[in-house]
Amino acid sequence: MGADSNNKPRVLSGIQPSGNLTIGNYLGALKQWVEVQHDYDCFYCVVDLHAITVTQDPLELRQKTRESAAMYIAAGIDPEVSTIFVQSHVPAHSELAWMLTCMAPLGWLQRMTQFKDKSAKQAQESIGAGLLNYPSLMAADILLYHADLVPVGDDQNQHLEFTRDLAQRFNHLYGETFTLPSVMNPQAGARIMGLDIPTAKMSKSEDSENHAVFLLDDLARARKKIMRAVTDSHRDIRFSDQAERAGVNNLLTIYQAIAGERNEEIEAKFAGCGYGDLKRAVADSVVSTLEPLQERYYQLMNEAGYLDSVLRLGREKAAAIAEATLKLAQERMGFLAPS
Ligand code: AQP
Repeated sequence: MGADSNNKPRVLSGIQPSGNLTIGNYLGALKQWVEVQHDYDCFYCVVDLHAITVTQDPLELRQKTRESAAMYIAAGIDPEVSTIFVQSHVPAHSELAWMLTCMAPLGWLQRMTQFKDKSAKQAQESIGAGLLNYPSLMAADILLYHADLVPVGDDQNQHLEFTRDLAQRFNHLYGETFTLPSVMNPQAGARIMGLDIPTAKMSKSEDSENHAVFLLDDLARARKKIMRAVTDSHRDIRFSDQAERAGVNNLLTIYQAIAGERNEEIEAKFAGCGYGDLKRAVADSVVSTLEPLQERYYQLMNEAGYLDSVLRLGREKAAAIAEATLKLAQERMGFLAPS
């Protein structure tokens, strides 16, 4: 297992700088990252190599990479405790990804839901091969650090299964090399849905006006988006897995992910209330989460050199571990070491 010198098991996770981070990214991933950081040896990267699996504007990619790293800190990741780095700063990610790509059966890759969803949005001939190979890169990210646990939203569970299968295949062919990671989903908020289409996952790259609340949304705007969220024509406020009640279920889930209360407690709280009351309560809890986070974010973006120094240190710590694992995997696969 990937324990550090304090014998803490290791955690790795990342977010793509493919747009502005949403409350889905926060509740599904970032919030858990903060919660586990003192119990595990945590590595959190900004996965820019993943972002280019769909076309990105170069200027924007660079800017979003910095913004995402700053957002990790603003959300509560302590760079003195956890390692924060940029994926492309550690070339071992790309190198191991190629080795794993060569071992990944096409059938496994083509079965991935994210590939099917994202490729369905593009003309067949313009789908980049990177979109198909995305899970091999994600496997490399995780396996390089011998991560024991990967805290993610549940849309990533299939990729985690793929990572385990690929690691097992490698270990079987070349000898025990990689740790098999386990997935960690939050109890509430593992899948936040779009406010406008509550049957589709909230995504940062979806550009319709009322789809997502972004972490840097002006607070009045965030509130307005929630007040406009799609609901239904029923009256009672309760959790439900019925598609037609997905909007109300989503609002309750957002509320629950922030408040940390049980279903029954929340349903009792909203008994006899209208959808307007529910939306106001959700908006209040989201705004009170965003306000301090935005304050910290702007503060640290104004601190000249701070972010760069965090990322420099993060790169050094990450590279030391990643390079050692890469070297071992290369040796096992039969690469001639440079003399
Ligand atoms: N709606 C969501 N609910 C819960 N968790 C979510 N995550 C993303 N959306 C939700 C979690 O956020 C982490 C980072 O995701 P990512 O950026 O690497 O890729 P993604 O899952 O494809 O996220 P997006 O926002 O939908 O990005 P785009 O639009 O670029 O594809 C992961 O842990 C993810 O589970």
